[in-house]
Amino acid sequence: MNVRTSAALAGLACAASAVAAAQLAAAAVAPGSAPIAAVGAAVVDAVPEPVKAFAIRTFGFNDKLVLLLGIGAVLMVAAAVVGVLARRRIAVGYAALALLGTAGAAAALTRPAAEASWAVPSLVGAACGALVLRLLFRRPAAPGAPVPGRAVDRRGVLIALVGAGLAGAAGWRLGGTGEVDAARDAVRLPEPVSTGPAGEGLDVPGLTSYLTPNADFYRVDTALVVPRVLPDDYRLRVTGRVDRPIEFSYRDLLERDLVEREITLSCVSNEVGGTLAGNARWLGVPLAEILAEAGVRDGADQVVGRSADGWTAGTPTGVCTDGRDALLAVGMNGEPLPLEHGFPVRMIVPGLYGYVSATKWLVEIELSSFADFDPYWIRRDWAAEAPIKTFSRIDTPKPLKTIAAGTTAVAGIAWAQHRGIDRVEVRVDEGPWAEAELAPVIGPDTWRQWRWAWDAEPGRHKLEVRATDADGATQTEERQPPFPDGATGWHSVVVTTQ
Ligand SMILES: Nc1nc2c(c(=O)[nH]1)N[C@H]1C(S)=C(S)[C@@H](COP(=O)(O)O)O[C@H]1N2
Ligand SMILES: [Mo]
Repeated sequence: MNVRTSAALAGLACAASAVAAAQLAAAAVAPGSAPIAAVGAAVVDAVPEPVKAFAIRTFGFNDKLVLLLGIGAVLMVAAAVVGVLARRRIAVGYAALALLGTAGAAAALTRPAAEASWAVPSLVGAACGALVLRLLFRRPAAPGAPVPGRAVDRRGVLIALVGAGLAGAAGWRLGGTGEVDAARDAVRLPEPVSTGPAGEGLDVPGLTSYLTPNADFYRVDTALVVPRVLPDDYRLRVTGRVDRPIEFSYRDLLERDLVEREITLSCVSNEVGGTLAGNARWLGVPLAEILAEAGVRDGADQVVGRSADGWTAGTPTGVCTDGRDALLAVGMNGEPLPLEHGFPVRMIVPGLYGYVSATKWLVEIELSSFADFDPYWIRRDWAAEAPIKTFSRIDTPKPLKTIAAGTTAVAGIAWAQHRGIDRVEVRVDEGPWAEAELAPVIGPDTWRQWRWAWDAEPGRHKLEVRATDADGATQTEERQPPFPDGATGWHSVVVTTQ
């Protein structure tokens, strides 16, 4: 191995030691305070919307993993280069570690949920990295060595890499979700005092199921590490413009009269034909009751939900109290909320996109006004009020499929939460619209499956779908991207029949 390669490896060993020590320290402070998580979260907050949309489109559910791997790769390349330079001038190494520590600490401190202690893991990491640097580049090169500079302690590099691997793995595990998972497993949800009607699904191969199993439910949030909220420590505070601020424990919420309702949740980032929506049975406390107990003051036209990690969403107060099933949900499809979907408590408001209603890991409900407070996505120029736009999608046949000519089932779903879906129509090759059969409806808050029997002639065909909501408004053909208040346009698929 030549001197440069071993110097580069020594640089990697220093960076790995720094990251691993920081990870271990973060397990004691808070998982979000680890420098890679903190820098990643700062990147998530800072990147402009089009980049975020690109990441979600390209990497889907792996967008967060891709970001963390990207940060790791940048760090590794930088560490190798710094290692080579540090062999000649050790100060370069110390400067790089100081920069890493400062950047990590700064990123951690600017997280909304941060406390002063969140700086500690990055600083511990930098100190540990500096110590390893000193040990690995201790000796000057032998007199007469072909390349001047310091000698690298190769055995030390190996020991440092192995040590960093073990410490990092331990930190990752200790800071993991084990404790919260166990607490969630121990939760026994009470029976609801009121159960809403249960929808019935159509059975067509390839059609999205009426209820979405928790494991298949889409996930969208800004959280790089899932916030860990233990039910025993949980407090929900109702604050702001109220007559009586109130606080609830998790047990307080479970002891109330809970209701269970089927509600479809969808994301404003969903594209035409997209899959960022799911339909679940939510168990929870009616939000209107909580607001009535707190006493909403005049002018408090915005209900701000705040998450354990500081994320916020704002919902019109009128929407939370107009009789619809706005819930503080504790259960999803018969289980406590999964960690990724907001355990222990989240908000669900039928009819609004998630970013203006569905705060996960909910710890505070602040009565505010639209004039006084801009929540997370509103600060990034998304619309402050965003009722769900009518949507319809063809699930089967799949785009660009070759299928047998003859009678073919065309099927999909349509939604227009809190207005309801009245009609779905399909057309072939821009011919006349044909009305599809709809699954039985239970109310305006869930999606409806539809199917249509197509007598397909051989050839290449374009299928299009459009839905009409219960107010009589038909989806517009005009294509609009999701920004700033939801996509519009008809979904179409092209198939070949033979
Ligand atoms: N704390 C928190 N809650 C959040 C978000 C978030 O980033 N952080 N994203 C919202 C968005 S944009 C959507 S669409 C829904 C998605 O909920 P799900 O991940 O359970 O499907 O959660 C909402 N609640
Ligand atoms: Mo969303």
